[in-house]
Amino acid sequence: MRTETPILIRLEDYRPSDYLIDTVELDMRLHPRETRVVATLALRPNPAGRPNAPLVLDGDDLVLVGLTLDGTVLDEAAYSASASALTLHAPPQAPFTLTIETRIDPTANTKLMGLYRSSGVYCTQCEADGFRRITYFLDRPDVMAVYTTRIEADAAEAPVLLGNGNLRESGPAGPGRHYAVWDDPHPKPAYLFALVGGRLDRVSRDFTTVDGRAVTLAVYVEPGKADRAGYALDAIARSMTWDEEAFGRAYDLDVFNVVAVSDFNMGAMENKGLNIFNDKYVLASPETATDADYAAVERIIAHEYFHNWSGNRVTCRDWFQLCLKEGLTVFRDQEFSSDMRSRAVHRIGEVRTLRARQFPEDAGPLAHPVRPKVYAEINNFYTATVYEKGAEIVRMLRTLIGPAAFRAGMDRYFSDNDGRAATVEDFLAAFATETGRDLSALAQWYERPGTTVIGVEGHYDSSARTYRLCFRQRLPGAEDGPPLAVPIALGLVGEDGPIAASCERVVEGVFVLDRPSDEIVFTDVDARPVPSLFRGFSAPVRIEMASSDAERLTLLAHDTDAFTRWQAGQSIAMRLIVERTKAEAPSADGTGPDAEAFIAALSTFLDAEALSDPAFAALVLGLPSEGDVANEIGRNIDPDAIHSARRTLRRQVGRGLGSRLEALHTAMADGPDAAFSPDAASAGRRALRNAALDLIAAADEGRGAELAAAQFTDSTNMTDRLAALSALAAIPGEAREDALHAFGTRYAAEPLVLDKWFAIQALIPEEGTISRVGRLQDHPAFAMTNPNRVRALIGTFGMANPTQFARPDGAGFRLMADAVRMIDGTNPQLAARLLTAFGSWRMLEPGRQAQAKATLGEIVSAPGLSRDVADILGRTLGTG
Ligand code: B3K
Ligand code: ZN
Repeated sequence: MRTETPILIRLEDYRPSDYLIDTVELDMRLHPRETRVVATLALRPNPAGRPNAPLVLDGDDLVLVGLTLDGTVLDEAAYSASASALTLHAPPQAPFTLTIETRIDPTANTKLMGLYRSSGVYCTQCEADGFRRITYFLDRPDVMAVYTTRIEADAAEAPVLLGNGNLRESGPAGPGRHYAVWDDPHPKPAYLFALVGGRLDRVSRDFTTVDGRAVTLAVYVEPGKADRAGYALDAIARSMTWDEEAFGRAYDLDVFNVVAVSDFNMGAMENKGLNIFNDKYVLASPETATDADYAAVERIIAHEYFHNWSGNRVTCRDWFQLCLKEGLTVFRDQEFSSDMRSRAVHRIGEVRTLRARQFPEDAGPLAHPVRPKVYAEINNFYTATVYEKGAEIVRMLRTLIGPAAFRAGMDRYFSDNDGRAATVEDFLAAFATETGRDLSALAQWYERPGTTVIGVEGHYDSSARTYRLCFRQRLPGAEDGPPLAVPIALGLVGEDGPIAASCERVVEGVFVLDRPSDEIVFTDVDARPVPSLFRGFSAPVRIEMASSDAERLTLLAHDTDAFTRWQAGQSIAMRLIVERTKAEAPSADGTGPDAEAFIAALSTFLDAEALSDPAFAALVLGLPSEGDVANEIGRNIDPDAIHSARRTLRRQVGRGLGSRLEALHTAMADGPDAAFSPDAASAGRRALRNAALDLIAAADEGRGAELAAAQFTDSTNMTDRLAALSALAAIPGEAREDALHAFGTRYAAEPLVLDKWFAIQALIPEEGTISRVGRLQDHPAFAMTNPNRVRALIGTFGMANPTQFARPDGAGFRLMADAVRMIDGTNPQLAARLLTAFGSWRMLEPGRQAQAKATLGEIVSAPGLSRDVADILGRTLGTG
């Protein structure tokens, strides 16, 4: 049992650094095992800090080799050095220069934090606290300095040397060695430091900013993969143009470099001028990437680029303010993707992600406010709550004040805080100043964990011709807190479409609920309307309202808002699945008049709209996932019952839609000679085609297998091939194993494609999956040290295969626990992330809950757990 109490860092304890660093000169001599780092820091006491305080520089796993102060070797009594800190007991109270030499081993760095090697390429990851694994430093985001980096390496091993900022000079540096010096004129916190050294291929293009700066954009990839980097390069240019137009933000250096590496703990990192990416989010070709992959490359390229302003030029004062850069930048990337693609379709995708990831987090033991108040390990707070709910708050702000005031407030935020480390208060102040409005009820969203529930009742008075909507807000578990500002975009709908009724409290289609309860009245309403609420999902809440399927069908058929139309269909499907899940003995075919009405509505919808908006049609055809259903039910979950109820409804819908599905599957096929295009319209057709295939297979396995096998062989792109393989994977038998074998052989040399193959197998909802996943861990292409492989196989199993992860015998939990323990020794961040698969364990029925608890207890008792894993474990079990 662990005995040490974790050290908790609290927002309320924030105080400014006692010292500041103005400039940093780094001299890095790269070597696989012995990299020498000499850091020259220009320090001075911070006027806002405590006078005469000792100087405590952070370190992590460091060995001090040399130390001078203003050029003189320091007396040993003047300082103390350990692996985790370098302390000067009585530093000068005037500006001074420290020169610190450390030696590090990038090859031994399996945590992938600090300087490490990925497939022989030197690269860095410093956010949140990796810079202290390179040199001793004031490793906190409110210490911003101007950096110069000299990188020296073996010319054959690392012909490419990249740093932050602009290249000042480069040349030979003795036998077999060469060097490059990079200057970054923009002050930055240490977490944005980066360097890369390696053998890499490059694609590049020119870009001229709106203010006339000539910029070279370049993407660096593993040798031989340059032909897969073009889409990412194009996405950089589109992101730059978009940020100029949408937010008035132009780029500020002469080069913008993106480097793809194959071992990376997350998606990508926004280091100043040198973004380092997981290669999964750079490399894309029709043969290897799905439409979803292309969209993810575009989105993440944009996200990291947008950080150049929201994160880099304006950074965070401390890590509690993480949402200030992440939530805002997610909002910005969502807007970008919406402009590049279909806004309505994209919004539904965002909501699905939020509900699948953030809602369960907010309802479980890992819940925390968007701005946390306390943490033990900050790397565990890069969560759906900080990112996705953080983005929703920014979206609500825009809805509340309107787009013009929002843009003006953003301009003010950027100009008031440029070059500074800011807080959530600074962000909101820019908008309050711009609009003169009190935003304190909106600010509450940053402070309160949990998903707000909005109760709604509608009352129609036919004689007065009025319709009254009563709203009540409730935050489960925190009933006494001040109310939140909840923007509710709404309208009324009747049998013939939208109803033009008036209500003075609805401005530009939005009513703001900022009291515990409130009501609004529409006048001149001729017949009982159906309310269309939270159009565009205008607030990240759950709605409680007694609605009939007839009302939902009215919305699905006649509402003007794509989100509420989609939601109406989902709500009916959800009710049908939940009822079947709860039924003692669900009828085998699940037939019932209610499902028939739903299917009839889907048929009408497809006939009228499938051809004009295939991407939206694909979403409407998709039933809520098993995870969605579990979250809806919320307690006493039996994943097998949910699985079988959902399967029953899928089958029923597939049968009910009958020949329409085959017609769509044919109509939506890319022509045999059509060149592949990843654009949204083409991707939408493929999405609908594959949604149809899924339902055909649900209705008739034989026919589904036949069509899927043909599609698997004939497809000319990864989207269709993978969809066919997924359909086949759901049908036990030889055809499945043959297809899996063929796919695995065809892509044996393509790690990113094999990840899809690992994931598809990890998802199979059958008992044999546990041993299959075990066998795949021994596959030559699998490596416990590669985060992408681990997430594809083990992460997918834990996060997306509820029947097998939460098996009643506990074997799924144990598989995960074994992996977590194994990985914790090498890469604690990755292990901690996997462990979050247990986040919803308390929702399970008692038997499974007991198994989960026992397994978590076993992990707790393992010796030497990392802080990352211990933190997640403690909070998951409620002991941390
Ligand atoms: N800022 C990085 C995430 C860093 C995660 C550190 N554990 C990528 C991003 O969100 O843009
Ligand atoms: Zn980010």
